[in-house]
Amino acid sequence: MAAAWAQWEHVTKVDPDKALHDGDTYAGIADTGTDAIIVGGTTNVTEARVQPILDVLSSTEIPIFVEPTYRPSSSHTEALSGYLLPIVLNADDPLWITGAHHEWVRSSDLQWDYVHPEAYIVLNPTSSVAMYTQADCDLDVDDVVAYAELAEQVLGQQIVYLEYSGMLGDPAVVASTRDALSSAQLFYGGGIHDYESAYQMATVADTVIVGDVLHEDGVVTVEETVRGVRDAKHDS
Ligand code: 1GP
Repeated sequence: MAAAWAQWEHVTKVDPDKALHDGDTYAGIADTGTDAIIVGGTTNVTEARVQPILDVLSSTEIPIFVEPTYRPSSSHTEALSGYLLPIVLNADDPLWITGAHHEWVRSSDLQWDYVHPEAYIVLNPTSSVAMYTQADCDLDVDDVVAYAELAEQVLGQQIVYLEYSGMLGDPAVVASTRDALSSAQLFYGGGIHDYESAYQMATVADTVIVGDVLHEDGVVTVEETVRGVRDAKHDS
């Protein structure tokens, strides 16, 4: 069976620690045409904040995944398609490589079919995810490519996630990373804010993820990024 994310071209990440744009609703995110919703963030992703969002999204058709930074009291809810578990390859703090994960596994009653790892490479040193994980972002393209190969060929990861959260990344680095992967899927996230940036990154990544634009500019602009991604995939 194909992986759940095999067909994802555009994903919207909802940060439970941030408000939606004025007038937007969680249910409205699915209407943008985005392929999936990931609920996740660096701070305050607690079950108390996530569960109401899942409840509101329960009637939507698209897959909903959570990047957990809390221990779920139930391992699966109706609205939830599964968990995407970030492993930050370039974290200096091992808490973000296996530490928190070990605790999560130890203390949760997990259904493994619903848990999928993501191999993150964090590349914006000023982002909160870089600061929390103490990520070494001083990487050249060869370093990034080597992390991607390590992820796929050594660690068996099916998702490699270039995380530029808050800034638009270097398309050449993204393109080289995808070239280095054989079957793993390349997620790109960071700084997508309009049609053009979405189009550009969709030409070099398999899956484009938007985050802040949802909270700052709203679903209308998310929809614009969906169009950018669709056009790029159509033209390539
Ligand atoms: C964050 O990769 C996502 O985890 C998206 O980044 O918030 O910069 O869009 P932005």
